[in-house]
Amino acid sequence: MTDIILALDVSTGKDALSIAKKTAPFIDAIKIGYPLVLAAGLEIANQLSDEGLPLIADFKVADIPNTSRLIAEEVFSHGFSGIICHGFVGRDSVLACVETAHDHGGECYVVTEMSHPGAVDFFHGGIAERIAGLVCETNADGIIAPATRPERTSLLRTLIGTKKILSPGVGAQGGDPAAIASIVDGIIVGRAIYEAKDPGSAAEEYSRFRT
Ligand code: O7M
Repeated sequence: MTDIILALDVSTGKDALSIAKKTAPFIDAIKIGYPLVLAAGLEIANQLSDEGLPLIADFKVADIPNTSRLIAEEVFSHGFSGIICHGFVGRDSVLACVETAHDHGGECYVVTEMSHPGAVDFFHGGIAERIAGLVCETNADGIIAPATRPERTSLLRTLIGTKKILSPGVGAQGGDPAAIASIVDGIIVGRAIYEAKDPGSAAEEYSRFRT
């Protein structure tokens, strides 16, 4: 199964609701994070839930375990079904997010290696591989790995087995969905859909990669 996950990084609640409605038939989940939540408030999650799609909270949580747990509690009390945290903060902080997610029947995804060019400054040199190991040890549900470097994502796949991979970086960042779709469980697409003249048609185009 390869899902299409809309990264809804728009800056008004009105745009978010309108784009969610137009794209809903062609996508499998919506990811929101700081851009939209800082602009429209966390309550936007309740409004978006009317589309009936899973909502993933992308706050890339990276804090001490207690603060991470408090953030995750707030996320799951607003109807999200998943949360994303960073892995570099270490086992105890990742575990706080994983346990809170599972207590609420939700999922936790851990960032292993990012999609932008600067990611290689820190994420190479075995860090991503170590984070992948942490994902297995903490029973997290999956990882975030780059569509811009399919060879790295393939390597990370060998380390996490059947855990899920959600992959950003297609479209605006140059990643090719055809090169990544078969090795991941979800393709995260933002600007290529929400900045399109017709977001519904753009989402429909990407839905060709759904399986
Ligand atoms: O398609 P875009 O480039 O407009 O948007 C990509 C989305 O994925 C956007 O919300 C980014 O914050 C996010 N993202 C990355 O682009 N690269 C990463 O390495 C990780 C993420 C992400 O979603 O992390 C959870």
